[in-house]
Amino acid sequence: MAENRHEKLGLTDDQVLEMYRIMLTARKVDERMWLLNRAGKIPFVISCQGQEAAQVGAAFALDRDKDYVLPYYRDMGVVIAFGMTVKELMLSGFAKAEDPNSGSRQMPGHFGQKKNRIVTGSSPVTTQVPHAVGIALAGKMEKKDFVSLVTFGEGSSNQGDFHEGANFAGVHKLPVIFMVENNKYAISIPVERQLACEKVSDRAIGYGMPGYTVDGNDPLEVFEVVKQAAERGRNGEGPTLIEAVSYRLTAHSSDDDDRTYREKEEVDEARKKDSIITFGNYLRSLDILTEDIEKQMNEEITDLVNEATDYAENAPYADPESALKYVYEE
Ligand SMILES: Cc1ncc(C[n+]2csc(CCOP(=O)(O)OP(=O)(O)O)c2C)c(N)n1
Ligand SMILES: [Mg+2]
Repeated sequence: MAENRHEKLGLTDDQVLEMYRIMLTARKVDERMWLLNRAGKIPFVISCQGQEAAQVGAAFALDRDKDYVLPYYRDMGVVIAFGMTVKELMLSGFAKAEDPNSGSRQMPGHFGQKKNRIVTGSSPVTTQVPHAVGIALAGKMEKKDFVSLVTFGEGSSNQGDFHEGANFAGVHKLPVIFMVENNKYAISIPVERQLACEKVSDRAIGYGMPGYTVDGNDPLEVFEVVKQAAERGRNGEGPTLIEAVSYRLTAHSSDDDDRTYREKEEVDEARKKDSIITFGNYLRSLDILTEDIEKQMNEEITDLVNEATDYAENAPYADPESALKYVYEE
């Protein structure tokens, strides 16, 4: 039997099984969305595939009844862990009126849900970073003990918004966690052509905060480091920069053809480290993910995805008259 790593982190067998269930749910929703897109039924997909472990590991390290998340477009794992349902995700994919994210005014992947403290963002990448810093500042001023987690790609860590936000958070010791999901590409640009430093986490020193690079395919490694970062934040010790390294297993989006800039062999190699496989194997080796549990879990998730697809496909679009709602004061 393999070494039990999660127990040492204070995680029960049920909790790690739940982590896996959410990772798998995100994967299956994403896979369905690609099918729907290729069938001409939904306009756009931007995938979580390859990043689910980092997303779910980070979410589980937070207080999901109190903390705020400012996710980016790939963070299906984060938002499911924070309470968004498969049905709600599908309503956004089909751009239907009932989509809680924005009533489908924004593209899919622009997550926002007030009741679950998922803060909506804009399409220009990295604009969520100063927002997360502002939320952390508000929490500190009001003497509340929540933290904010903001995620973004490694390419986005080159935007001014990151550097300004990180500097401000460092100076004012704000309870914010910056998590870079390094998936090795920014659309067609490989990471070697994005950064002159070795690791994104090297940048932390410039802003007076600790920086860590962890295996983004391992939800337990991400959980551990985010948990420590949340404790630092709550103790008034300030922000943390975390780089979770994985790989983008799909094209950038449903409008991108990645065959034009990377080799299939590279993607195949990365697939061997896919967390759905490796974390699944970890749970199987400890007899936590038994054959029966796995079969049942697969069936339950497939049913959820099927029901959500049918519901969202048949749901009404927004009335054209509502287009300007929330734009002008009424
Ligand atoms: C300010 C800004 N510039 C460019 C774009 C177009 N764009 C959308 S996603 C993306 C790549 C971002 O790469 P990365 O931050 O690594 O995230 P990933 O998509 O790899 O997860 C770009 C250039 C944008 N949305 N906003
Ligand atoms: Mg990237």
